[in-house]
Amino acid sequence: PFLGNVVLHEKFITGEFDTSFIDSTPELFEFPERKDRGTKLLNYIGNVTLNGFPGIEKKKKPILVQPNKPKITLPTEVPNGTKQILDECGPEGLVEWIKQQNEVLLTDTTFRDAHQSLLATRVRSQDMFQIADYNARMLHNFFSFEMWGGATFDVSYRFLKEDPWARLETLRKQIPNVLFQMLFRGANAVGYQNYPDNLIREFIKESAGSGIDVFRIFDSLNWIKGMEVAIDEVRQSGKIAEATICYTGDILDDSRSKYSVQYYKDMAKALEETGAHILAIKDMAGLLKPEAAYRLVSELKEATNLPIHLHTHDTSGNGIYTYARAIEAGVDIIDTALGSMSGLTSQPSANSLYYAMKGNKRELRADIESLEQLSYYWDDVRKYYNDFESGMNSPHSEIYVHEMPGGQYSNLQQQAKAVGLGDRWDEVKKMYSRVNLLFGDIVKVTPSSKVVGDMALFMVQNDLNEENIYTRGITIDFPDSVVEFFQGYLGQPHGGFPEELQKVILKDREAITVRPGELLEPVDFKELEQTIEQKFGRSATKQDVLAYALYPKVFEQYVSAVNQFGDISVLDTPTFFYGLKLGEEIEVEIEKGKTLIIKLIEIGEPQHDGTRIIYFELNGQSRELVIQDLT
Ligand code: 3PY
Ligand code: ZN
Repeated sequence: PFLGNVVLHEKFITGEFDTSFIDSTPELFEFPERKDRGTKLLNYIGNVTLNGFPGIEKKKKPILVQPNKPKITLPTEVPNGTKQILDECGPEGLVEWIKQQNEVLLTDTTFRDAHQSLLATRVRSQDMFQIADYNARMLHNFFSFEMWGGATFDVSYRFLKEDPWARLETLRKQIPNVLFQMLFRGANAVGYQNYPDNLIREFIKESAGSGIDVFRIFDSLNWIKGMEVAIDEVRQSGKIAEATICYTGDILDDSRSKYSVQYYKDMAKALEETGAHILAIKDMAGLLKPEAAYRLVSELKEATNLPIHLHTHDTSGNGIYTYARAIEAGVDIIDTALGSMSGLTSQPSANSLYYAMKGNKRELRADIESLEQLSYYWDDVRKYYNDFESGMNSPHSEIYVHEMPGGQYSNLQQQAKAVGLGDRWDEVKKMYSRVNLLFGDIVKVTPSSKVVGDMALFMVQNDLNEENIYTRGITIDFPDSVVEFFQGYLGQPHGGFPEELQKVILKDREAITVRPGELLEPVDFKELEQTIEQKFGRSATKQDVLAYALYPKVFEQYVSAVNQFGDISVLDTPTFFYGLKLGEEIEVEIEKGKTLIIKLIEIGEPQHDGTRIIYFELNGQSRELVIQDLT
């Protein structure tokens, strides 16, 4: 690439230019911006080299291998898949097609729930972009890829400092053939609180336009009203509304009659009436035992005319058995992850299930060699994220007691450590199940699961038990999330709130019983756009406005990181987390066909103002940066 200024351009030096020179040589105008981008990247690399990355233990950059990509020559043609069926036949046509399939269909969760549940949601877009072309060709007969939504949206801005919309749009280009699926928390969108209806609608419209086909819509209390707006908007966008039952309790246990088969059947029928194209059973904690799966799927198949999509977590180690029984009962689609990203708090392994189903009349529609090769890639990539592993290394049958969702386990553990309860983790888990009963046995999934977690931490920390919550509660300031939950701001739980407890927690605050969206002021998108432009000095896209409306603080911090460091999503993951070693050289493709070569030469001694000079080479030219040493 040309990096000099006009007088250094070879056409200028050789006198080979005429009046069209400026017009025909656009790269002349790229110089300042590229230089700026280079400096910003050096600034990031200098900072992370010196000060480390939050959540990553500061240590010498480990020797990490280049991930093994599948050893195949990629065919240029991408085979057609389910995306073409949706685009050509519409949602109803796709639903008919699902019903005609004999084999069980697969959703791969590696890009979303698998890493949300194993690696604290930290997997970066880069690591997906590197393998997505292979996915399109090697997993072309999958039903869908769950690759967006849930916690990935805010974590992307919050911790990875990358734009989740760019992830979606780039992957869409790379994978034009398989349906893209996202997890959508109903009235909570991809956040932790109810939002105004017009924000829910605009978010869905924009996501559909940017590449999402299947919206798995759930409500954290299984409250149908909390899903209605989203289901309606997805239908209007011409996409698939996969309305969801969150599974809790145990239908095999008569002493837990609150969540009986009848409860789930009634809910399924209500969702069918509300406009669901597909019914999802979301077993977010992995509580659905094999016989319960057989029974539930059989009964829901009878109760509705909808295809059924089952999601579970393998925390107990019983996931494959649960799927096998669900498949026998006629489940249409199941969620799995690639071998090396599966198991424990993640989904069951597609690779293992492939073998488990061999010889069965509904065996998987997958190529095992492809599953294995893609699994090798993720085996290598997973090592990058070692510091975010939960430390769980064997199946946990106690999940059936504490009922904590797969994606919450490692998070709550981190929260417990942060408030000094790291060595009382066992107590926190036990308290989690006690709080659930105290609250009247509620559905626990984001964000209701967070309320239970916050309360459990609060009670352990303050040595409280069920009894003194009632006797001393009137003098206690409960966590905000708990108060808001009892005010009805997350919606209404099945069977209502325990009244006496509600009084103790709310004191003189009012509770609502209507849908929070009915009371929330609509978002003024025009005004937000102007606010962003004034506040951050950059023009705002619709996507920026939506992100800002959902989480103003997080978005603000993201913009300030981008102003300081530029687009750091282009860095490879080891450099992103650890920076560079002395003498190490990397190539960074800042955009297609434009590569920077960066080498770390020397780290200077600390100066009295607490800074150090870091010496780099950028495309062979010496560069020095002053970086604050915060260690
Ligand atoms: C989410 O809402 O992020 C979940 O994964 C819930 O299970
Ligand atoms: Zn899940």
